[in-house]
Amino acid sequence: MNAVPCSPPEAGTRLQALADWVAEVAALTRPDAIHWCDGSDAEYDALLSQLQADGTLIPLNPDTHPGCWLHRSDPDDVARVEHLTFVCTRDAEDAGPNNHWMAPDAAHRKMDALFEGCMRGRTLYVVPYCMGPIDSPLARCGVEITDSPYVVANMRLMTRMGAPALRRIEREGSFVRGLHSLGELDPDRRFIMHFPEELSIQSYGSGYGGNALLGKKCHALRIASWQAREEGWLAEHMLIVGIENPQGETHYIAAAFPSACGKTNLAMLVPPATYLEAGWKVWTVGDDICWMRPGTDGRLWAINPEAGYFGVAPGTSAKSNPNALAMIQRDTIYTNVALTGDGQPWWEGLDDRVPAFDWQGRPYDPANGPAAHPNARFTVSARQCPSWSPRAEDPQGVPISAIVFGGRRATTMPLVFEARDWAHGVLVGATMASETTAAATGQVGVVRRDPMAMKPFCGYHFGDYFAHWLSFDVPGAKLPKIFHVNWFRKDADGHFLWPGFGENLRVLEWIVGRVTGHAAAETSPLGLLPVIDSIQMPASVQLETERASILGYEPELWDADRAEAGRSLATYRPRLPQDFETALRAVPES
Ligand code: GTP
Ligand code: SPV
Ligand code: MN
Repeated sequence: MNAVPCSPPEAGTRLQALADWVAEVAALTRPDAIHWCDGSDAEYDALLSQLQADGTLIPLNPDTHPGCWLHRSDPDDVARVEHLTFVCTRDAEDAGPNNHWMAPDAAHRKMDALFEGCMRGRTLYVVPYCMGPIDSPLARCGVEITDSPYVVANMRLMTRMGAPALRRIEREGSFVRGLHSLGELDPDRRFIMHFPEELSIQSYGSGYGGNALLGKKCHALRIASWQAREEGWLAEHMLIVGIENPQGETHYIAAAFPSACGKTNLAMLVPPATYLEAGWKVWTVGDDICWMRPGTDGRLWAINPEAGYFGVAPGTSAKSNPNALAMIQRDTIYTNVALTGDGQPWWEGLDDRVPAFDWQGRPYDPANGPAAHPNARFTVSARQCPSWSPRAEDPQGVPISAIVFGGRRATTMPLVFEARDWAHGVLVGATMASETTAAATGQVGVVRRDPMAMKPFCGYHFGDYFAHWLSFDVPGAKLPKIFHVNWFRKDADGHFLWPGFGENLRVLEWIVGRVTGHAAAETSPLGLLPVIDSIQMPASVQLETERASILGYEPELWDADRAEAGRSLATYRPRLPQDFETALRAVPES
């Protein structure tokens, strides 16, 4: 039987609605045992032992990586599956053209048939979790039922999971219901369904990250964005970072970049040497999701609903992200990385060692492609991050001074510009685009529109979403300034023009300077551009021509981009806000 003890008889809940739902799911899925997770260390250790015993987790070198594990997922289950992800609203229009839609009845029939008896021979885990500090009025709770102990272990790191969350759920009486089963891991029998009107999620056939850790993208973005619209707040795909200047003032910035476009890296930035010497500090509040709402002072206050990081491994190194590298030396679950001969995790961009085994466990052969899967990830508790902000646990959240949008654009988009006002900033976010990455299955490197980095995650019609963003601009509001950045512009030879990573602080310094009124800008068709010398350039970018190609824009490319952006926005008619219609009329035809 199972190494994880079956729940003691007193386990369960006094919340009838939760007890009934668990019983209903058990009757459908027919597990051999039910385990109510309490979130304790003992429970986590027992889970890890069980996962080691059945081969789901491989222990890594205990001398270099104590408490670290490798998980090799099914090779067909390595990323989010956007084409199999649905928003199931009663009215198809409410899901919008930005989502795949299925009628709730049809979706329930389909999922019930898949879930029927699917947990036979397995344990059903009941995972109560809280998204956000447990005592925060901005936090929200959910319960994930899953038959994957790997998912339970990840939820333990990624959320506030266990007894305190269950107590809050029992007090509040309401929670988001997430049902997940690995099923047969057959890509043809894989669906991620969202029922925002029922506050429920059903996920079948994948054990991977955003498909299976239901607190993350499914709850904290798709369901929460729906709730946020009803309740007057925002649930966004954004990092939250605190920038402390030499005077000791900290400004919090929220930034939305699409998947695998630099949120974790910016959130954990280590300042360049001259900035460190001058006294700049960077504080990590969140690296992926941000919930924010207007406070009584008119500012937007934000929390990170997560308690851990599910970060991209490839590209992480002592040079690019020393904070991340330091935090993943212990008590970390690695998924789909390569292995060195002495059992250490390895990925492209880490260092110049040659791995012994690739992510599928085969002897490493470059002919088989990269050693680590390009979407290989680490899961780790946020507390292990050296730059973890003490304010990250503040129940009231942190006040946001600036919102930054950005994407991966080889051309067209300059290093940074500022929107003229809130409405213009919302338009900038709504028209942003980025080259696709390995975070979702499908083609990589194709430019697609990804409004607010929420294309895969907004649980309702983008037209309504843009209107919701615009609705925050009310008398008395002290809204953040909005910016757009691009770390990924390339030269004719395909090299990045901007060194990125820690050097990005130079851009954040300008952004904070704009907020405090200390940095200069000039108007342009894009918005406000930094005047020359208002950004301290790194040593590697000293030529006047290089500066111009990073900071400037090419009018023909910009006009073509706006025309394409306009066509993309037009797909959200007739729900496009009037402000946007006016802006569209001003776009040159091309
Ligand atoms: P998700 O977790 O998928 O939402 O991704 P993310 O936005 O947190 O992306 P992350 O910070 O993990 O970065 C993804 C990839 O982009 C990594 O390979 C990084 O090394 C690379 N990257 C991040 N920041 C920069 C940068 O400033 N310049 C360049 N050239 N690459 C960067
Ligand atoms: C993303 O794809 O944006 C992620 C990883 O943050 S996942 O949790 O798989 O969605
Ligand atoms: Mn993400």
